[in-house]
Amino acid sequence: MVKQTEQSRGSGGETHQRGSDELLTTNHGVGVSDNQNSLKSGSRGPTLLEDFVLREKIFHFDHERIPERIVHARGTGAHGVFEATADISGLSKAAVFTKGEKTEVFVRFSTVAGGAGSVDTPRDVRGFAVKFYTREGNWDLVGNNIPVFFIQDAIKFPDLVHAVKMEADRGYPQAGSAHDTFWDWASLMPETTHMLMWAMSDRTLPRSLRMMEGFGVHTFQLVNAAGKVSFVKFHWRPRLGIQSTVWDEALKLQAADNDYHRRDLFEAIDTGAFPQWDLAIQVFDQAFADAQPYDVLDATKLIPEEDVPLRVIGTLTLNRNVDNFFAETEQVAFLPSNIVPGIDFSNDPLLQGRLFSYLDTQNSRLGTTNFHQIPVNAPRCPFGNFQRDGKMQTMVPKGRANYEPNSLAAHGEEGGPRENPERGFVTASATRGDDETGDKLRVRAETFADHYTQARLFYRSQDAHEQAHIASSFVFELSKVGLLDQVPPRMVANLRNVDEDLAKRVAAGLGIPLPPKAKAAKPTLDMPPSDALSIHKKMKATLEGRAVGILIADGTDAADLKSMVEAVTKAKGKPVLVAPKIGGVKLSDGKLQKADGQLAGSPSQLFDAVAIILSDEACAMLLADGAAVEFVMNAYGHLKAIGASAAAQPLLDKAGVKPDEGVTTLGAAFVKAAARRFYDREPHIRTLA
Ligand code: HDE
Repeated sequence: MVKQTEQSRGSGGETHQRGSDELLTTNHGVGVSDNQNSLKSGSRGPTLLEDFVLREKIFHFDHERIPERIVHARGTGAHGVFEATADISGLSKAAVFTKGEKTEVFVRFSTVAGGAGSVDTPRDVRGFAVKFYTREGNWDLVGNNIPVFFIQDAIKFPDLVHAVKMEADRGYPQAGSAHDTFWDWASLMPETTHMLMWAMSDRTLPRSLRMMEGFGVHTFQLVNAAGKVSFVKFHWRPRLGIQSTVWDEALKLQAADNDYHRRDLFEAIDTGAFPQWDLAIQVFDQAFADAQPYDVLDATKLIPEEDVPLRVIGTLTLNRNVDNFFAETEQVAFLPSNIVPGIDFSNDPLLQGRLFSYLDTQNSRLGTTNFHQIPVNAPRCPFGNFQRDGKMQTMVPKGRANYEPNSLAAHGEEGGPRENPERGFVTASATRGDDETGDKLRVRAETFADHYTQARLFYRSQDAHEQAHIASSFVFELSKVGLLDQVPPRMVANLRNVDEDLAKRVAAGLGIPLPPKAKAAKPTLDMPPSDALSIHKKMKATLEGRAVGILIADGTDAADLKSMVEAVTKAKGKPVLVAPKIGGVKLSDGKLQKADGQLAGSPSQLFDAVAIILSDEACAMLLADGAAVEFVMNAYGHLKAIGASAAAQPLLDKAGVKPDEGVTTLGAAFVKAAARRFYDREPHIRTLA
């Protein structure tokens, strides 16, 4: 009999998997003789209450779930390493930044609005949370894939989250902002405008978690050994380049694969294609901060790279999938308050609120103040103090030293650890300006009052295609606002402060008159456009990390297929063979070729480019198969390269494919085209705002 395997814990606290030759036991170590039948009175009689094996098993099962995260509930995680590659000892004394230092990390990516069981590809901000297990304690950089945030003050966070999540009475929509309450709230909150521009752009439609940027968002501080303090912003830059899908593709991805992003990440790591990001910093001082037309403590503002260039200081590599999703990804507890000597907070009022919130939420999710003892959360460096007991205490401290100061050592007893002003964390003394002293006030600093300048900067930094996507997203989302007639005009009135053309396009797309401009607290300024804010202006033409769907059927030319697979692989892409039957096809040379995916279950939205290699007969047959026509039609609609054998032309014609740069023959032309998308095609096939 093959017994179930179970994780068990050794006396040293380590966990190991019980193998099939070991005895199945209860949680208290008693061997189980029968894992198929409960204990009954007679073979058809009632189940007995004394069946402790059954009761323990069901009891434990009944409590398998813990509360999901109130935000960022859906996510996926992986282990990796961060290697510091630059000497920044002049800026920070943190060991994690010592050139050549390698630090273990755990990263969790997430969507924000949807529940744990929602899909991976809604239009949503992505969380990018990194736990560095440094030798001086854990540092958590809990960021997003967008460098700014919706609100300026933590006190508005519950309102934002309530407004964006499913509506309170009806329980929908799940995982999306395209509904009444979100836009009602957002249109009443001009400070959201800059973030809304990002949210309505393709930034919220990442092609892959491996192809998105990450940001610490807030201004933090770096502190060097001499105590000198600098301001810093953190950026993650993906080595594979930044890439997004188009909206129709993101929608269709939800249908094709709910788990698109987590599968993509898991498979990449599993096959050794380890995703990497460079960590870069923007460093500046008080004099720079004072000279800007915005406040560096305001999380709705970014610092253009043109003003403070990025400096790369290290590389993150994700190289190991989790062994157990629940134990690691679900139980990982990120805390923005986890900081190490050499890094410090700023007075950003949003960050200050977060410092409390995350500690609090972990107690409610994980049910104990001892959540730091869960392996994924525990520091890798030695740690110890006089905190004791509490629920789920798994440490067994010896001796009497549970208070400090003590003189137990004088009697040969262990006295416990001691504070140390050199090695311990010392809060950087802030420069106390007039604005940090004085009366207790519930106010928003005057320097936070401009809500439109950077929204305009973002919009004007995009290329024409990206601007059309932003305008169209506003139209899509506001068109989903049902009964609240006042909301779309109110939003468009705000947009008039960003860019008149954008406002006009959105109003026209909604079919409403252009409303009067909303009153702004401050006039919108013109900042010079920043190419770094555009995806298109810095997209890499590469097949690396991308997938090419190759449609084959009986009679496909064996040589054509072989050279296509080789060329894609050589370009570091992943060839995926799609065929009408998973068992495979008979190629022109009579050999059976197994498929990776069955046509109906492997639509082209799963791929970055497609190749159609068909014989005349197979093409004629596939003309009657909707899945084949859609395969081509959607690849074309999603602006992808299509390489086709001459015999496949009737299928391209039926799918409405018109010749352009992205429609090629097989061979080198296709591989070159497959490294990019063809946005110029879009105005011919889709009405955009
Ligand atoms: Fe979070 N946020 N947040 N947030 N956040 C949480 O903590 C919160 C904010 C972010 O993969 C929660 O463990 C407040 C900004 C990520 O586990 C909670 C405020 C940014 C994750 C919480 C913010 C983030 C969270 C829910 C306003 C980008 C997922 C569960 C002051 C810089 C981490 C949990 C993971 C998670 C509170 C604003 C990013 C409730 C009060 C700004 C990536 O504590």
